[in-house]
Amino acid sequence: MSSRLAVLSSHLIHVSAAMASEKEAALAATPSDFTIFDKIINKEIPSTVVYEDDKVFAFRDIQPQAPVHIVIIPIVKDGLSGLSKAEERHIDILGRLLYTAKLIAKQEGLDDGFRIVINDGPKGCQSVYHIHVHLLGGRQMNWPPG
Ligand code: DGP
Repeated sequence: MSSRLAVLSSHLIHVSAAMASEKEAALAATPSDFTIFDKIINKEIPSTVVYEDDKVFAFRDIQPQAPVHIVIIPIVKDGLSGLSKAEERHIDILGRLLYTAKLIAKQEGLDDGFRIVINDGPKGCQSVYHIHVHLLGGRQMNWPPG
C-alpha cells in the first residue's frame, strides 16, 4: 500500500471511530506516542485551521458539539498524552493551551461566554492521546455536563 493510501485509510478508520458514540471511540482508543493529531499538524490530513503559531495549533473539530467547536493542541506534546500524565515541566504547555483558548474565543466572537473541556482517559471520553483543549461556544451550555 502506498504511504499516501495508508495515511488515508488510517484516517478513514479514525473518522469512523469518531462517528461512533464518543464513549465507543474513547474505549477504542489506545494511547500511543504518534496520533492522528501529528498528521493534522503536519497537514498530511487536512483540517480547518483557526490558529497556528510556533507552539500551538488549533482546528475545527470534525464532529462539532456546538456551533463553534475547536480543538487546541501543542505542536510538541513532550509525552503529554493526557492531563493525567502532566508533570511540572508541562506547566508551560498547559498554560499556553488555555491562554490560546482565550485568544481564539475572542477571535471567534464568543464574547458572551464559552466552555473549555479536557477529556482524560476512557471514562473521560478521551479518544486521541495527544493533550488537547476543546473550545465550545455559540450556544447556551448546560450544567451538569453529560
Ligand atoms: P477527545 O475525544 O477529547 O479525545 O477529542 C478528540 C477530538 O478530535 C474529537 O472531538 C474529534 C476530533 N477529531 C478526531 N479526528 C479528527 C480529524 O481527523 N479531524 C478533525 N478536524 N478533528 C478530529
